[in-house]
Amino acid sequence: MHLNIAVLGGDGIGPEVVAQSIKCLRSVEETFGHSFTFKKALIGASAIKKTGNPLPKETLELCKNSDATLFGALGSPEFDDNPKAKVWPEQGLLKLRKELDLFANIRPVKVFPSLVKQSPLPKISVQNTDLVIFRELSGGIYYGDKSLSKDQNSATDTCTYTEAEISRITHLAFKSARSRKKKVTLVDKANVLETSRLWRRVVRSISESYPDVVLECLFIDNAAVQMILNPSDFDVILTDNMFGDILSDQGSVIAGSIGLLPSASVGLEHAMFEPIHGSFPDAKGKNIANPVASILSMAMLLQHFKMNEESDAVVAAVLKSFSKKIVTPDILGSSKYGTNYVGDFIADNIME
Ligand code: GGG
Repeated sequence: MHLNIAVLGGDGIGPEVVAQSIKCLRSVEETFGHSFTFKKALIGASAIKKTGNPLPKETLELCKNSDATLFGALGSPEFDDNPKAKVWPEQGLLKLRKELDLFANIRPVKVFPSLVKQSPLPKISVQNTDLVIFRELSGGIYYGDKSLSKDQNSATDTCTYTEAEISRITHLAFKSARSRKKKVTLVDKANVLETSRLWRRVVRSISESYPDVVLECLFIDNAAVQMILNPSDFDVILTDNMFGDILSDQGSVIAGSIGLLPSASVGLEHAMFEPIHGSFPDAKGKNIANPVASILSMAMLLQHFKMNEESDAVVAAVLKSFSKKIVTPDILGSSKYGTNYVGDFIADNIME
């Protein structure tokens, strides 16, 4: 198979971890006889510095004309809390998701048996955790009208959802549950928010078409507690843009490190693959960032294109790195292995 892949390293550790995924894809090419073409482009703070725009036109065009996008991370402290900033790195990512109509962000949270001890939570509660979060990605409070009053004493963010937006991700979540443990948990705040009440009505109605799948509804505050107490009780979590972002970061605590969790962002025409973690600016250039979240995101890319054997081979190589303790210091404090070494080990162990 031939694939054209857009590569957006972004900021901070983003380019370093994506470089490991490309290394692994070269290994997949060689082992399985495929051909991948990579084209790099700017996004985020690095794009603002060079062009003034967090999502330059050429970057958007490249992603639109590629089969898939591999993205690293973005964000930079010089833009955070800066009242003088006129543009932000994150605007680039939000615009890209909207332009590509990537409405579903699929975030698996799995506790790998060899890393159970890594979780700060009791082994008994985390050991069978295998859940997936379906985060709505192109609507909600991230995209509603925003304003700051003239005297700068009040600000507004609007949260809007339409039935159509809720419906399309709901179908994806229920279809996924059918091939898993057949349970969907809708996470919302329906005791307070009108948008959440709409989510409940739409999701309940759609659930009738999936009689083999159990639907439960939890308020976000309760879901946050249950996810820590009994993570293995969850199968598919369906939720909005904001709650999904927060819950998946919490999921990384269950898994043992935020450097482990991958994601796929999909729409009807495009797909992008990125770790759930951000740009971790303090680690930039230190060769300590965990490349596994990016590599597992790349494995999701392979699965997206039905290269299941190839994807399994990548995951097997990652598991081998865990069992041999070839891991970065976020996993094992005393580890002497860096980003590049772990990436090389995984790439070298991708086998048919
Ligand atoms: N790789 C994910 C990343 O870079 N995230 C940065 C970020 O600010 N994302 C916004 C969001 O998804 O909530």
